[in-house]
Amino acid sequence: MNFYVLTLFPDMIENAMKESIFGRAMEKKILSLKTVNIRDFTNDKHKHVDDYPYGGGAGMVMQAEPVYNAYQSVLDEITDKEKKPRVIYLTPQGKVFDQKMSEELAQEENLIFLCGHYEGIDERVLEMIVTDNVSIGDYVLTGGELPAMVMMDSISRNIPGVLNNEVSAEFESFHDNLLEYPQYTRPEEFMGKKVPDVLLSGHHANIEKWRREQSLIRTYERRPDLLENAELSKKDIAFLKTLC
Ligand code: 4GX
Repeated sequence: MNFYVLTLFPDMIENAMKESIFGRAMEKKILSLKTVNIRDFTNDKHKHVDDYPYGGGAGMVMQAEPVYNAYQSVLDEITDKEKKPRVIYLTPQGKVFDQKMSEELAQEENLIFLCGHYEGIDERVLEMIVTDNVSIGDYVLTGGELPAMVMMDSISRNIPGVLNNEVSAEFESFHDNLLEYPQYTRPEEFMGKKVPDVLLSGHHANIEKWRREQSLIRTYERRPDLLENAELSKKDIAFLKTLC
């Protein structure tokens, strides 16, 4: 999979994404990341990429031309010109990103992220190039870079080979709309607090039962809204009833 990011702050993206799991996946050539500096595509003699809003009002608006030219430079580079890549615009006005969307986007060959700043981008170029308006949540940020990175991080871990553990992505939080059970590692006792006995018992059936119950307790206490869409067995439902 190839990620492209159209941004005024390419270093911010590159420096963050070269670290950790995403960085290793790039080294392994499982995925690639190319940032495109929108400022490189302005024809303005002072390299301006923004201007005052028509109709007045506070702040500045990113101009259409450099954004369009930056986008076109990515299209020119993509060999498979039959299929136009999806272009994701990060905006609080978008559909809220979740695990399902992450898994769907992980199926794409190429993804282009468009990061706005100031008061946003001239609507005309958005109408021409954007296929998906996406928000990472109901709060206001200063730009689209962090949301783009959040999305790439999440999408990458759905791509085969990115995680060390082949099966782990499948079993994690949100896969079946239940939160993860708690984890423990050595030592057995830390500041007087012991690891739950069942985890030291070696009794795999009991461990599975305990973990399932912990997941149910956590979801009930912390994210009860998720339970509506969880796949619950008769046993799960009976256990949940003991919590009310
Ligand atoms: N999830 N932002 C985009 C620029 C902007 C301003 C006005 C459209 C209209 C955000 C979020 C987010 C801040 C990114 C404003 N775009 N993006 N930026 N939450 O808050 O995705």
